[in-house]
Amino acid sequence: MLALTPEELAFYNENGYILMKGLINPEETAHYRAEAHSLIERLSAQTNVDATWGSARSGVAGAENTRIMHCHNVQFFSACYTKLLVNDRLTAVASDIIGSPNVQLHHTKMFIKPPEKGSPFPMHQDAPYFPHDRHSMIAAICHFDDAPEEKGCVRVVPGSHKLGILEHSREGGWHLPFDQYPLSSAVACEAKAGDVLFFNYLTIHGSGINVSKEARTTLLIQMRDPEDPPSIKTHESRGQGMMLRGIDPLSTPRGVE
Ligand SMILES: O=C(O)CCC(=O)C(=O)O
Repeated sequence: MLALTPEELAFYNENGYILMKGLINPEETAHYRAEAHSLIERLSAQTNVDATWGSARSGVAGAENTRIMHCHNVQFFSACYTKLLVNDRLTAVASDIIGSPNVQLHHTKMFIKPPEKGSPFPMHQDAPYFPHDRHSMIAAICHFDDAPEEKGCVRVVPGSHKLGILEHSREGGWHLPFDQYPLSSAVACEAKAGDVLFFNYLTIHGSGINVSKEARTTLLIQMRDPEDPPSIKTHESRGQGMMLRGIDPLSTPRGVE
């Protein structure tokens, strides 16, 4: 049974992204937000959690002194995110757009864009970071706060998932040329808390500076068809390979004993 209507699936296939409204209920969303902020507070006391790209600082006007707090693979820090990873509504949509009953985790990353100075992301594809043979990889950005344009919501270039892997500059985080792909030219995907934005790893995307008075809190979950092998051995991380829905048809007895 499909989680998406035929029209929604056709929109995704044409544009390479879809914003699913209210996929996570308000109580869960509030809990995930609170956990995210307390986790970042804990981590900040121990280490520098700023993940601002060097290219954002040098290439995006106004980003010289911005910050973005992050934590990769959050499910190893708080059990509530393990529950979110296997949320049936979320993985049902992922399954529809990947085109497989089986959905496998690649990695997760939480971001908090702080008020007034939350760092932007220059336009890029995720594919160059971890290319896969069949390009089944998708991101699902779960919003735990409202994300209007002034909070630096995610922006996408519709249809860009059909372009294949583009040449990126590797300096300060892989990104596309600023003059060819200005943030302002992309479609702003304004979201409400509880909405989830899905897009293919070939879809060109980025996001602006949070200039609002409130934080923008998100969790990005990167997922793939387990039968789509990585083209190169790279970006391996804790938790990679965990099944979120269905089975791994390629699994072997390794580690069973
Ligand atoms: O959360 C955002 O604003 C975008 C994140 C992003 O593009 C990335 O992590 O690749």
